[in-house]
Amino acid sequence: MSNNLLVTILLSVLVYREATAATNRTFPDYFKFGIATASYQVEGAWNEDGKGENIWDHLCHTNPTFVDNGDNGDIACDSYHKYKEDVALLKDLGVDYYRFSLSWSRIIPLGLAGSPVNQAGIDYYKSLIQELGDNGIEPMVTIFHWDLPETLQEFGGFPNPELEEHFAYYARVVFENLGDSVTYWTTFNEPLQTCHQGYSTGTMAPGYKSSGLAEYKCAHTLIKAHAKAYHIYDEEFRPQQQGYVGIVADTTWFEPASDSDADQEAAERALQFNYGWYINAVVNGNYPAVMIERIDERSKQQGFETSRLPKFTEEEIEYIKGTHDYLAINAYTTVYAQAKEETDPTVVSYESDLNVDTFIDESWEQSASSWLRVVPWGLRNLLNWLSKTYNHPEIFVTENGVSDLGGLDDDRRINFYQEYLSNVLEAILDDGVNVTRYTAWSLMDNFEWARGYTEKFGMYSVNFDNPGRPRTPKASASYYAQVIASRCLVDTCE
Ligand code: GBH
Repeated sequence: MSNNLLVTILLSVLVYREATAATNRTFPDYFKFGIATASYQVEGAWNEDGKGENIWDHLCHTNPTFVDNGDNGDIACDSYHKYKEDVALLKDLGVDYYRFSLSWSRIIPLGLAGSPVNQAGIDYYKSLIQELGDNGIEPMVTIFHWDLPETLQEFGGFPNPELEEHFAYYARVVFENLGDSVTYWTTFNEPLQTCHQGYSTGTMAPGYKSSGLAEYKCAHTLIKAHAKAYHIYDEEFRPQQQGYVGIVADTTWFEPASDSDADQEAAERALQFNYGWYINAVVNGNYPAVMIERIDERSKQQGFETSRLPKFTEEEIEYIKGTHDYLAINAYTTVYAQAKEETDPTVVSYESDLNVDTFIDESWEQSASSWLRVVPWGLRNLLNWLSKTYNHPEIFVTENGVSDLGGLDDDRRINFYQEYLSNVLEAILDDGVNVTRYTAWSLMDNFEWARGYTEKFGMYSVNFDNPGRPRTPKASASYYAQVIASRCLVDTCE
């Protein structure tokens, strides 16, 4: 037998063991378990009780080939009408908190600063929060999870700096109306997806392809809008409401393809271009140095008078720095990152600004989502990277989950949660990473953006053919309930 083959076999045995052995230790007392959804993905009632149109309504209605099967979120899981049932499911799971988002155009139909507030929209969220409270479940509220009012898109959306004022107005309205019963706020969910998928790859609404250009302007405004909302909370609401405000960013874990300096740097650069783009800003006040250097330099080579990456003024840096009360991560998967030759310097794109090759190990389990391979150890590495990079903060895992094509006996989902949670626990107990919350995605099957209703992430199945949208627990719902009740991942706990 060749040495290479021997090594491969030994490695696969090790990887296999690592992938299947869940720890029998227990989660600390302070650790909280939750589960998440987002407004457009579950609410439906797209034009009821005064709700305005948003960019996903608009995209689905005007460009039905964008989403698989021409599906849309007009009804989705009908949570607008069925929120009491949703809360009953949450109660069955025994979660400490429910992470959900507000629909901006349900609350402010036109989205514009100074434009009318829709009382029915406010009332819906008050009722949901009340119902959660009555059942002992804490609300964790995301102010924006991708459903921008269409009117604001007509004004240019996020790349237009005015968006900051519109968002500030919206944030003040929600703090004012809902803040008495909310302790944890998130301004934006996954700004990377809003700006990169929305304005660069064009795979999310509004679907523009302006790589290396509009996406940087989008992020610039979004970060300033986040900071403004944070300061509004800090100055006008925190004294009475005593809550916490943060921003939720996501990244794939980029594992260096080798221990060469070049591959290590490539992986670090990819993390900075994905997660650091937003989080270095709210932590340290500016974009990661590697983004500034590379984009400034390439812009110059390309003959731009100023960098394609906009600049924060000194005042803005001071204003943005430290605008987060917790660090959050949405994490699903892993790729290998490898150094590559510098591409043609004339190419204007995010990908060539970043300049990293990625690949996967074909043996990693494939979920129903093309982008999502099951790589539990990647989450542990990512949590360690976050802790080290941002000076050992408190960390919330705000999304983690896996897709399949349906069915109630979702053993693969159970394995996913068992193995990923095992890595979270090892990060806490063995590596000293201060993770205090874990949020599963998602409570129920829902509108999975461009994939419509085909890819299912829920612990409850929803029958989308039945107008009543009945929910049925999957096996993973009982597993998660058991984990929460026992604070342990296996049957025989320590
Ligand atoms: C989360 O994003 C979202 O917050 C949530 O709304 C969503 O339902 C959940 O994931 C599951 O997808 O198809 O190749 O263009 C996770 C990060 C980044 C995953 C963009 C999907 C699209 C890759 N997402 N990615 S591709």
